[in-house]
Amino acid sequence: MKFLITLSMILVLLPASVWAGIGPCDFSTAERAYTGAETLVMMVVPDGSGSSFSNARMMHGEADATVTLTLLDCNGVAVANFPAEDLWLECADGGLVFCVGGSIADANSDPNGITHWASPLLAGGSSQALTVVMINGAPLSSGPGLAIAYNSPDINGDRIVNLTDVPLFAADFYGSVYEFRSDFHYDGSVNLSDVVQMAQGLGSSCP
Ligand SMILES: [Ca+2]
Ligand SMILES: [Ca+2]
Repeated sequence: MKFLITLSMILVLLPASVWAGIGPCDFSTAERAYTGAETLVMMVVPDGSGSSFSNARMMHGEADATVTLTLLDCNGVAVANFPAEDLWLECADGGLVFCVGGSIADANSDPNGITHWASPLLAGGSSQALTVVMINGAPLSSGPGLAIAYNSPDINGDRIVNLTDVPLFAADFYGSVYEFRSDFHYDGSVNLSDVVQMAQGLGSSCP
């Protein structure tokens, strides 16, 4: 009897997400539009004026980093109308920092359980770690993560692009060692095209 009471208490305390079968089963999958192996780079800005996923950069041009999530429950059935605000992107090392709701999916899941990340993120900081899709706070574990990296004129990751970021950029611009964090127009070097992006980002903050 005591066991049954304890069990029923646990069941009552379980979040709705478990009932819906989201999270622990991970029949869900996330894919990047560009299927090559190369890491794609997004320049993010806190006000959302950074690159869209379709215009992500690779070393020698652009590629489509749009993320497609197919949300399935523990029975492999599509989960429709799952709230976009409970689906977000993170980087495994925490280097990508985002505004409130700044990395959520573009829309609720559709009748086939599908949603996308195509619009620019509202974010700062930098990361070359794998991008992880979070579902209700739990990482999607059906894959290792997506090879999408981020950098931002918000170099210090305080979600504001201002004069405190400029000396960091200057140090990278004049330094002898390549710094990914300041290679906003990603091409393997910190140069004049990155200066333009730094200047354009100044004054940006979360909405
Ligand atoms: Ca900053
Ligand atoms: Ca560059």
